[in-house]
Amino acid sequence: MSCLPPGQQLVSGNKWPLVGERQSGPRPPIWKLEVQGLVDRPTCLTLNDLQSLPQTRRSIDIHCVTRWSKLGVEFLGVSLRDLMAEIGVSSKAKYVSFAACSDRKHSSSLELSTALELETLLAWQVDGQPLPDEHGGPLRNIVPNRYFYKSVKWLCGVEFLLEDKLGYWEADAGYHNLADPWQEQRYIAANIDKRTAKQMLETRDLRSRDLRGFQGDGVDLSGLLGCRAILRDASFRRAQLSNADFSQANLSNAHFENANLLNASFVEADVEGANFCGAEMRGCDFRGASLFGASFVVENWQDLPESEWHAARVEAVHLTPQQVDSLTTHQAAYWRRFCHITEPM
Ligand SMILES: Nc1nc2c(c(=O)[nH]1)N[C@H]1C(S)=C(S)[C@@H](COP(=O)(O)O)O[C@H]1N2
Ligand SMILES: [Mo]
Repeated sequence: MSCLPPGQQLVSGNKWPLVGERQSGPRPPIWKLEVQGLVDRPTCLTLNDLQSLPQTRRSIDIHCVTRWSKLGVEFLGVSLRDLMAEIGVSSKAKYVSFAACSDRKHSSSLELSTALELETLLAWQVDGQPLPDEHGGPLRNIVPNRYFYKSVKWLCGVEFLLEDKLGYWEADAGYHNLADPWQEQRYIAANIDKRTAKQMLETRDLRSRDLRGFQGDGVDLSGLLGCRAILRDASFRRAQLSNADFSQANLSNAHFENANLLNASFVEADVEGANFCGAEMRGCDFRGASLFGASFVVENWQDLPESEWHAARVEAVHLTPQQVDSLTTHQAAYWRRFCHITEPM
């Protein structure tokens, strides 16, 4: 059985490449880990405090997004699970963010359930030695089975959150927020390189590109140029997309849950099967768009209290009666009740 995810190569010999920042920022005289957010009480832990918790030793395989892997590296530390048991974390916490004490305030985040499932570790030793400074000593988190950018060097903060807080690479540089090496979730879309990903986020220009599966959850993409882009199965949950231009784009089965789509254009776009639940959609223009199977509210909204509708705001959306007819009965009923449907022009 191969232990190398697709597109990865083994480093030669015992090498451990240095990637990203090469040293921590100015250090406090005593290293402290600040644990905050949805916790019983915010806490500062020293390395000694951490080392008095149950210790976990694990051999993990490092997979860097830049295509090198190093197998079987043994880390010693405390598991995130044991840290959480010590601190007491609210059941409302859905995300965890790890922050570095480094010049560029590096950080990365994970869904909390994923971080626990993967047995995330806060490590101070590697192969029996204290973690060297250049590799994140005295403390870094280690997330097995994710690209190594999820493993933050010089860890000094852990925050438990209700909403995701995108990390340094994930927010602006085009790195995929899920980072599963087995699915090659390297950059925001498959088959693009790092430079292209970063450039696309800087210019917010996706026009005519094939970007199926694009990962834009929570990203600020206001004013995005997406005319004719292929964005099938793309994910824009909670993204800022006001005034975005998706005219003639293919957005079938795309996710826009809780996105801000104020005044966005979907003119002649294919949004079949797309999910707009909870999105801000006032002023959106759907003229000529294909909406078959799209949803804007939970199917059984009529049986539920309004707080559970998870409804998009659809006042002043440009949509024809024919388009409404192409929706399911329950979706169509929602439009007829809450949107002033304009006659075809
Ligand atoms: N604080 C901090 N953590 C970081 C980075 C960084 O630049 N700063 N780079 C990330 C990336 S992209 C990778 S691949 C790994 C590299 O870790 P290494 O230098 O120990 O190999 O650290 C991750 N954690
Ligand atoms: Mo990386």
